[in-house]
Amino acid sequence: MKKILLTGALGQIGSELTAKLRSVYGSDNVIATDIRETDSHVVHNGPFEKLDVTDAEKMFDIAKKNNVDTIIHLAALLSATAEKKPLLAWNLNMGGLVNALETARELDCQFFTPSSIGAFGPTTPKNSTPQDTIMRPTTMYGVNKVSGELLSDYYFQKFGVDTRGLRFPGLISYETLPGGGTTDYAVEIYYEAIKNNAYTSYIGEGTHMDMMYMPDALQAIIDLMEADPSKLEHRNSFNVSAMSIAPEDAASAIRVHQPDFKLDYDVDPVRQAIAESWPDAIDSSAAKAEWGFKANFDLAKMTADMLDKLKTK
Ligand code: VAH
Repeated sequence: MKKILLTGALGQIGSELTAKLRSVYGSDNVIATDIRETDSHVVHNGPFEKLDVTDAEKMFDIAKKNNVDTIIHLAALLSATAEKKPLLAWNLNMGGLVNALETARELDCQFFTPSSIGAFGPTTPKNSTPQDTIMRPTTMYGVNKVSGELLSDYYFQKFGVDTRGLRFPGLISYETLPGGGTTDYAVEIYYEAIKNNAYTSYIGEGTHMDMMYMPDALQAIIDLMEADPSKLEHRNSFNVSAMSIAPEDAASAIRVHQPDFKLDYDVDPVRQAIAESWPDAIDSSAAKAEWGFKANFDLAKMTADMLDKLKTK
């Protein structure tokens, strides 16, 4: 990777990945794009262009003008929003992906886009979910993610595009709030712990989902993209996870620092149903074997860092 076009650069992953890539590859080599423009380091600390990823021509023009060799496509609607607006989600998530894959094919770029544990469904094994298994998601987001994995595999097999991707768990970070996800509770709980020493979870007690701290997610993207392609049996769908937690687990970790932290529940049936259709704990052994995936943050270490960084923020 040396000249990178990034879509969705102002999102939860994009805002931190842009800064990380600019520190690794040089600010001028990371062209950040997003449909909006805000007063962010993403806009001020390197090349930025407004881009609606459903505009194929503009995406191609930005990539060609900047002579990019890598496309990192993050722009998408997340699970809860996609369930509220399924047709918009299909058009944006799949239309944007096709445009990004076509740009990568025409300009011979390496390509990354994230999949998700949302690509699994209720008939997928819930624990130690294998790398290769049943995938019958019951959400529009999940249909988008499975389709995206298959489409990225197709562009590799048919056109030789060097496509790569990760099935991300819920990502926890302190820089940019996620928007419209099912796992967002695991970010909100830390913000509310600082503000009110209390949180009301929309996900029910005992509902386990895979999670990972953002620094581990960013490193995983870079490690995968720099990996020796001859070692990759899988490409667009590596299971990666650092922990499997339920809301009460996050609360217990917070109480190590704030003993009086209070957690209660007001379950949102839509996002609870999405969460229950996903695995509890996936198996990341293929990522470890094929390109050395390693998560450095467990729940305790992540909680300490999140609370510390949010207090400063
Ligand atoms: C969501 N944060 O909740 C995203 C992610 C695994 C969850 O895909 O939709």
